[in-house]
Amino acid sequence: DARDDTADLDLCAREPIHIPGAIQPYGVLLVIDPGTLRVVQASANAAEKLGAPLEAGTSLPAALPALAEALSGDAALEAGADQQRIEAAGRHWQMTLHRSGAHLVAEFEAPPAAEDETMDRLFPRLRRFTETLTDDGDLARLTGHLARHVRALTGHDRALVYRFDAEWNGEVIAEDGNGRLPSYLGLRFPAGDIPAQARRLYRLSRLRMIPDIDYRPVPIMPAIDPPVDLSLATLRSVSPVHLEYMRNMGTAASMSVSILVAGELWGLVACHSARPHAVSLNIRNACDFAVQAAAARIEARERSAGDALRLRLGEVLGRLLGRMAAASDWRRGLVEAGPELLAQVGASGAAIVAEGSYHAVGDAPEEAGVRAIVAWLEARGEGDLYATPALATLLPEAASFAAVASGLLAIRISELHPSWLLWFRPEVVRTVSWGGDPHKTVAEHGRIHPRASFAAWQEQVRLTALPWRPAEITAAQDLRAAIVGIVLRKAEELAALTQ
Ligand code: BLA
Repeated sequence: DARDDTADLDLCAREPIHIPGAIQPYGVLLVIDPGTLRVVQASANAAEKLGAPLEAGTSLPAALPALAEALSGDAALEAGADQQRIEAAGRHWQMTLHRSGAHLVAEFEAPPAAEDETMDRLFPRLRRFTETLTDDGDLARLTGHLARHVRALTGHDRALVYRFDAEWNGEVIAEDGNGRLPSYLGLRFPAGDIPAQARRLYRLSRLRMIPDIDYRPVPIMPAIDPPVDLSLATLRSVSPVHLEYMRNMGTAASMSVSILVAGELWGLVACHSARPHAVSLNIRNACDFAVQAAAARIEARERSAGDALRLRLGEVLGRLLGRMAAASDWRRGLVEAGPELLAQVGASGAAIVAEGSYHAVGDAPEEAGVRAIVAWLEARGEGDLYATPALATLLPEAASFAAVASGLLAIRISELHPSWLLWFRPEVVRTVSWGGDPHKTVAEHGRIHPRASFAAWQEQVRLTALPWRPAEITAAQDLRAAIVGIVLRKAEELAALTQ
């Protein structure tokens, strides 16, 4: 049932994925004290791979002079994250460096062998990609283009663009694949599939890779207290629940890149393969660059759409103000301006309710229904503004008029009397296709298991209107401020007359 779902998901969100104490085996990790240049912790494979004794306490200038030198530059120590080449055990390594608390974390990966993975080969491809992006005003085309480009870079079997909604459910809005894995295009996935702490982490650290879900974690030794925060470590060992999820999906390898819009996690580009599949650091950097370039286009698009809407709503407000000022009673002014009153927030009905008066415009519930909504708002002690796209899920008696009023946007006009302006939106019944029944998460012996099937699962969503957009909510606030100003001015004029 719903309560158990929530408990399970809380459990998921509590897993401390930033301190696993282990890495994946596709590289080597050292935790270093920047003051003394001594090793604080080393992944258990460090000595063998880097060909030097690297247990805790080892002095780097003696054990790995090349590394000590790379670390001693000011730039290396100041950098938030830095990449450079160093030589160890007779070969080159790509080293990525970042700070974690008082420590430096150095990660080492073998450089790509393939000639076409050098920056001079990758750069022209990236340039062509960003050039074509500038023409793409259309989101489906832009994200489709992004999925194709990222998959062409990484060689995974499938790449998809996954977009979060307001509740952190996600939808696959673009996809590119070679047919080896099923298509998820158009499917939704519940918020719990990427729990809150993982989403927080993916805002800080944009790219992650799991080359082989059957890997054996390499411990970082010795364990220390408090443990080192590996949020920004590429090699960080991942949640076993997520590995089980990938197994259930028939995927052996993944890589995902955060799409950040206005600093928030907007979505992910997620890549999968049916067989183990690793992607070199150079290619990952190229993917990060491509995704950031696309994210900037998405941000520009969203900002200009928001600006256009705000401009239009501002014009409507101006006309409404004119009507209210010209009318003897502001309520009459608003009712006479019916279509504009609705356009102000994109509603299909409205009602203005005070103790002694009632006016309706467009498609509104019966007066008794509207008064029931007002009584409910008053009883909840709501502030000056209240908005919901699904009134009947909160106020059961609203189900009887859900067809006209599933969406409610309400502003309180007077602090003294229960006097409200309400806008309504009709129910929009939709069918949502989920990637598997989202209620199938199971808890067993205190451990959570992800659902086993990802076959499309249809759900009818009822009693829900299109959500109110931020610009529409702002427009309602602006109208409220204007009304309160007019009501006050009229009251003052009246007071002056009667003096
Ligand atoms: C992480 N879950 C993830 C990641 C993705 C998804 C993309 C990022 C890691 C990666 O790139 O592989 C989810 N993968 C999806 C989705 C699709 C996909 C939605 O392909 C759709 C096409 N997951 C669960 C449950 C839990 C859970 C019940 O289903 C609860 C414990 C946890 N998922 C979970 C955790 C992580 C995760 C903890 C973080 C893994 C990590 O970075 O350590």
